Amino acid sequence: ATAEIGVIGLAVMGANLALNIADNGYKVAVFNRTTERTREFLASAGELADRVVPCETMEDFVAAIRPPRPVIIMVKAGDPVDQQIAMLRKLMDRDDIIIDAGNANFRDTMRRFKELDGTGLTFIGMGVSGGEEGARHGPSIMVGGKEASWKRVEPVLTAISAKFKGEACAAWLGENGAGHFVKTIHNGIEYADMQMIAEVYGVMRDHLGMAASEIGDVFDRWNKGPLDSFLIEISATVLRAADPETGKPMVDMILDAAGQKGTGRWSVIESQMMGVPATAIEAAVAARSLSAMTGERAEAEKLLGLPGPGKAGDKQAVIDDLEQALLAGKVAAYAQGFAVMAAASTEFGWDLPMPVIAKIWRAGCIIRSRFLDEIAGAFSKDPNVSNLALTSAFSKVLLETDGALRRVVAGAVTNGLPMPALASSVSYFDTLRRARGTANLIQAQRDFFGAHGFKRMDKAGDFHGPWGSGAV
Ligand code: NBP
Repeated sequence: ATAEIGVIGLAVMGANLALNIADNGYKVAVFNRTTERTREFLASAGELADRVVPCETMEDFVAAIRPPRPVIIMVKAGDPVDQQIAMLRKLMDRDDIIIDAGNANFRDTMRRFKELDGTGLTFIGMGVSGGEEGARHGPSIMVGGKEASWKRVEPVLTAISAKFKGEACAAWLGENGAGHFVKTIHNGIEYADMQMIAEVYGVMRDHLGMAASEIGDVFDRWNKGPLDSFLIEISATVLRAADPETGKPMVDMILDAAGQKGTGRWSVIESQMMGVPATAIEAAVAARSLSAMTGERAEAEKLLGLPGPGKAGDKQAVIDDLEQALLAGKVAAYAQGFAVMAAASTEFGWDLPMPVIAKIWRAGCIIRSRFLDEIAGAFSKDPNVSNLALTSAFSKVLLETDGALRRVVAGAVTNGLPMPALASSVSYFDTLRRARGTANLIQAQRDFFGAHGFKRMDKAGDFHGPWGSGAV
């Protein structure tokens, strides 16, 4: 046994993670269900092949790693993970560590913790973000499990992680499902971020009549300001790319039906279960589902047509407003995502460290941005503020961007341009900032039909209204 660590699963993520580990000086054993993939991986490893121990059976793989063995599983989430764990259990010894690094549902991770409890094996549920490039050169790593387990693998995980100004973007966030939960919310925020970028792209394309490359130039300029982020950067790049077959902008040839694998949906489900609104993420998930209904949308356009094109107005003023609106929308999405994590922290007893989460998202992951550095600062400065939007730093951003967000959403509604996530952000802030809302009427209705009772503003206690025999 010569390897210091093992990786199971050599598709995009596992292969790149294994190369990253080898690149950091560790000898890594690798195994993949289909042996052909292991051979291809070895052939692609180049000079790092010396530090790779390719294994064709699980038995050889386990035998190749020095005990106590850390093994990273990077296969398709769900049953494949359970199958790999079952095989490992038969072969591993006490104190060996199984790390599930895929996009597991955190509830599965909690179950796996229970199942492995008492077996002597150590389990870690680890969220990894950064796609192919991140896995190869430094992802953001979100760890859940016993703190003592983290300590045992901390050196290798911090070595392979992204660095923000020298600080490793890898951290232990809490027990059992904490890492996978935080990764799920990371992805939920990613959905909202991407949706809002697509919404402002829609205004530039369909209202201002701009060509893809011109929109790419706008994103490029924005990437030098407060919106500086990986997602804005890649949006600029993809908008400028040409289709090799037709020579047209690549984006113009791509079907407008977005895929989804579940993490956005899980974010929404969990937030709903805890009663924490995550309206920007909900809007983004629903928008992907609607996007996939291509047939219905085509039929609806035929039947209902599109609202007549309104006047485009001052192009540069609209573009400047879009930049500000996007910033405001980001505050909503991140405020909601962090609020969901705060609630989960209480619900599952994790004690999630919010400033640390913001810090490890500053590099390596898909939502990395200048904005996250500001969030890390805001949480460090106001650790007890319940909502990011209420921190001194971000309430200032909201006041500054408020007018632009309203103009953009109002313009979109007037011109029939879909804007579900940004529009939800306006309503979220308007609901949040209004001390006297309208739920008094809802309480009256509930009391009328179901005798649910209500509280009064002028005195304590539970009351019923004078609805008399009208109640049913
Ligand atoms: P995939 O999610 O496409 O999974 C392919 C891998 O799973 C292959 O190694 C495949 O082996 C293995 N596998 C399958 Br499918 N069923 C299996 C089974 N029953 N038993 C054993 N192995 C099985 O790979 P990926 O895109 O590299 O992602 C890996 C994990 O990382 C996923 O959980 C994903 O959600 C997560 N993730 C992905 C990204 C990304 O950007 N792609 C980013 C962050 C996290 P085979 O070769 O024998 O078919």
